[in-house]
Amino acid sequence: TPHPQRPRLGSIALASGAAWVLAGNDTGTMVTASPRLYPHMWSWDSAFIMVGLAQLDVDRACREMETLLSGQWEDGMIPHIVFSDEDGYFPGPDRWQTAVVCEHAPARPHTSGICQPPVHAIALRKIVDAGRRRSGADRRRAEALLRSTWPRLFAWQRWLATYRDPLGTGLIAVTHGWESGMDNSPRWDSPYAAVQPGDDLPPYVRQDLDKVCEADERPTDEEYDRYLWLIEEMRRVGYRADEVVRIGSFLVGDVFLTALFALSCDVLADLGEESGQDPEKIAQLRRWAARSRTAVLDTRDPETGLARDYDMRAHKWIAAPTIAGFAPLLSGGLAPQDQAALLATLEGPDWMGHPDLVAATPPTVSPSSPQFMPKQYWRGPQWPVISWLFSWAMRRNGLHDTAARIREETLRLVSDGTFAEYYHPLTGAPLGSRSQSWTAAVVLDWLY
Ligand code: 9YW
Repeated sequence: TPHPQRPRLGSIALASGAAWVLAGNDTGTMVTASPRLYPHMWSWDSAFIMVGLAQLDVDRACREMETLLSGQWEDGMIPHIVFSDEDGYFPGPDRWQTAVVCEHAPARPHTSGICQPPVHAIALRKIVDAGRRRSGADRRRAEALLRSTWPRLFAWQRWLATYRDPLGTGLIAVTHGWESGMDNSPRWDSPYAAVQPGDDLPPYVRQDLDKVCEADERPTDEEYDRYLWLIEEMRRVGYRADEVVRIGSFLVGDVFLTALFALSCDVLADLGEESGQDPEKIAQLRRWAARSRTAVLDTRDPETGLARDYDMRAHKWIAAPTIAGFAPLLSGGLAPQDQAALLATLEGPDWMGHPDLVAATPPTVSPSSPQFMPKQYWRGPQWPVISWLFSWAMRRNGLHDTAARIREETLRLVSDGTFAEYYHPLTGAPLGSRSQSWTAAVVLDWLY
């Protein structure tokens, strides 16, 4: 049964609502990922939030980037969480203990010890473009941010290329499902099945379940034990980047993150050319981009054409019917006939074109698959932020029609005005947190 539809908002009301959500989640120095469930700054959320802020207030967008980078580690890693002073999220700084056990981590702000997908160059691109569209102070502020930030984002891309390419092919690895941003995607089921939490896993209490959504929209306790065990392994080796890759129970070449890495290397190289950065560094970014773009193409399943993750511990491909399979549409480089075929799959009846979808925008798992769970987090729901990312990258890659369709359909989905974290594909019901910042941010970008 379809969700009882709330009144649908028009563009002006929707844009005002989105600006209101960002203002409401703003502590002054950071826009938290959501009001209650996630009262801190998440790395990739913050990049999308900057994209939205850039449309409203260039200076505020610049400050968001500066807050994020105040948490950057000395070796270049941008941590997946920069903590605010709020309590109410587990695992918090006491559990991570990054500054206690790792010399690269800043003493303040508190940060987590893993990373998230590199989409920050896209945010810088958006801020610079917004600044240049306006005159005077905004343009100067954005150009100054470009100069101060470019070397920091270069160091972040270099960290990934240095520590997270253990096979040397350009396929970038994650050491925890959280690093992928798609925490409990079926992509990670088999690598997680091999993670055995030790008897000495220190006890803990989850805090997400008494927040804003139903338990069946969140990961299970068994999943959480494994999430926490991996952090424990890392803490014990002082979060040393090379050690974590050497000893961790989870090491998977993440095809979606790899595509974003390639895309971001290119976006950052463009920005470097525009601002007169070191030509050798720019050339290095282009080489990383080319290598990882090829690595993404090389993961494709010969039968389906979908890109796959690679379990580097078990030495096997992971074939899960998820949105990550479309990673080549983000990083590009497909032969014309392969690109047409992959687009046809995306728009076809197993994905966006599935007849039961309320909005023709990509679900996180194919509704035709037995693994599809329409309410469960990364196991089926539609995430507006993921739709935005595909739409943005597709436009960049010249795929204008699909990009426009995804934009239009996602806007229809979110015009209920709840700015939910994710949506039920078969009913359009809002799920997870409401007033989720990145949902509001991408809506703003689309409407401006
Ligand atoms: C958690 C903040 C984060 C996102 C992730 C998403 C979720 C945190 O929320 O993870 O505790 O479950 O999976 O991608 O950055 O919005």
